[in-house]
Amino acid sequence: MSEKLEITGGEAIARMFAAHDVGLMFGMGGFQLLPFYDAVRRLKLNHNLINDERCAVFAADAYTKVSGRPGVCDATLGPGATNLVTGLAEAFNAGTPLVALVGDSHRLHSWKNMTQEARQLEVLRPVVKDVLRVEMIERIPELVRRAFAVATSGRPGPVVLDVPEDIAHAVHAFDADEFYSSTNARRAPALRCRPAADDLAQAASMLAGAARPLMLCGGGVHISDAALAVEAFARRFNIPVAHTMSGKGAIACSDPLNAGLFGRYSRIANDLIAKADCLFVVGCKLGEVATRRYDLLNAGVPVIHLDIVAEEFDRTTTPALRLWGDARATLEELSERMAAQASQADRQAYADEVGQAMHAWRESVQAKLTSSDSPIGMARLMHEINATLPEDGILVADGGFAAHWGGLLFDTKRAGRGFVPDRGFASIGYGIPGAIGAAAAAPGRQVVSLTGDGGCNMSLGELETAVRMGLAFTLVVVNNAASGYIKALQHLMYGGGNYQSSDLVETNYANVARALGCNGIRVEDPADIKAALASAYACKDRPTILDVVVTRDPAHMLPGVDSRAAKIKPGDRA
Ligand SMILES: Cc1ncc(C[n+]2csc(CCOP(=O)(O)OP(=O)(O)O)c2C)c(N)n1
Ligand SMILES: [Mg+2]
Repeated sequence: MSEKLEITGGEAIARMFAAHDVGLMFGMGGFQLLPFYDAVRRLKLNHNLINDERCAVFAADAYTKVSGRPGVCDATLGPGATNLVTGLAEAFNAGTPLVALVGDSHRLHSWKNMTQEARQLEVLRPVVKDVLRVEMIERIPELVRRAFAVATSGRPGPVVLDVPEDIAHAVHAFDADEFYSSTNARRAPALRCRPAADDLAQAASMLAGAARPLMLCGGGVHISDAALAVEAFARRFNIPVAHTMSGKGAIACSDPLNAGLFGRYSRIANDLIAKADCLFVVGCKLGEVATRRYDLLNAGVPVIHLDIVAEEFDRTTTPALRLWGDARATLEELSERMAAQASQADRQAYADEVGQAMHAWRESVQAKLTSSDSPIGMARLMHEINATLPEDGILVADGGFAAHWGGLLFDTKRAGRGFVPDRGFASIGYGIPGAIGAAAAAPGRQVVSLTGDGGCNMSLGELETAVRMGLAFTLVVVNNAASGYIKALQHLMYGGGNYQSSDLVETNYANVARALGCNGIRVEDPADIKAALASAYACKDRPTILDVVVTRDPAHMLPGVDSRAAKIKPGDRA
């Protein structure tokens, strides 16, 4: 008989979180979860008040992407629960393992117009892997273990743990030895699986025989922690690597085999796809942006699709071969099988061509990268970030232009998740909470977050959270006084001057930042960006907001293409 612990349901949950070695937690309290909060205090767990529950999920999402530990956030019943929706949808689509603890009404009074009451589980259900409702206090250890098991297995994702008030506040005598976790649910992927042997053999022979194979890597590479395996595979067989926004860092952007972003925006990768004779898709759902609205992949070129979720096969593209497995485990095994192939196509000239094409692309955009235009061009801003961010630096990117420009132009200097965008749901408002999560997960590493002024406005209150937590990061506000992406699309579709509800008021975010206790620097001259970044990086006790005044001309906002030349049909997106 083990020792008995007479504790509240809330404390049992806190103890189970501790047993899962959770790191930072983000949330906002309410009456229902007070026993959990009190236990967090007594057990000295690291919990942080957030000002908007959506941002709690965003912060937990970035924390997880950077630390590798499943994220934890919490919300009270009703508005707290419904505020989680956007964040949970991001984590669900991006495959981020999270546990969201949600308070619910006292079951003695449910559906009697309890304050804040709503059919919250029906609202949350479609945006999570599973909803686990605790109906018996003695099942808390089992159900928390289940929550982490579901969150970390297969394609990881968020799980809601719904706890009625009476369960959180009740006391039960638990056996002390019930408070354990299974080690593999403390990290994702919990388990790794490999495709069938015949399929691996066929993949090895297809790739070994290909003269111009190309790897197309998505965020699944990072979920599987497979970047080093991608790098090793690419180098061993001279196969270049292109990536989505979420897949950036599948191989270092500075690697000679890196072909850059493919899809809606591309440096050289879309051209390489057009000339490839075998496409190896790794951990990528081949969605709208990756496939340039489903017209990018030439139907005549065989596709090998490797994914952990079998349902993703054939959703948008019919592959010649389906490899159902974990990216890292599969690449490691495939590498051995490839090496054993009798004949291997000579790909040296092809690999050299990729390096040369990337070099030529850099030359072709050099004028934009170094432009002294004022207001500042986005390419110049990205160039300065590339030049100053250290090898282990992290760039968080908000939805909209921050992700587009960051995805296209940011250069990671080593393999791994150095770029943290929110491409699961592409909401704006991720920049500040994303920076909080990333900075909290990576003390000592330089974290820069790129956000639009619109995205910044959406989550501005979380600067208070960052100051309270004593976090240091650099928030670059791309200040175009507009919902810029929308304005640029209106410009393309309806002509110059025909804008509606896409202008924002001119705001000095450096002043706003200082009023909130942050360091604030406004940059209007491109020659000042470098020094501003250096002083932001040197500030170690609070966030620095760099308010960068960028172009206000909607004809010049879109990356990669001259927007006036783009042919847009009604209903299309650039
Ligand atoms: C929550 C949410 N609402 C609307 C959108 C559509 N949207 C995409 S980009 C964008 C413009 C956002 O403006 P800002 O953050 O200033 O970025 P900019 O494009 O100006 O750089 C909008 C509204 C979105 N992605 N998410
Ligand atoms: Mg803007």
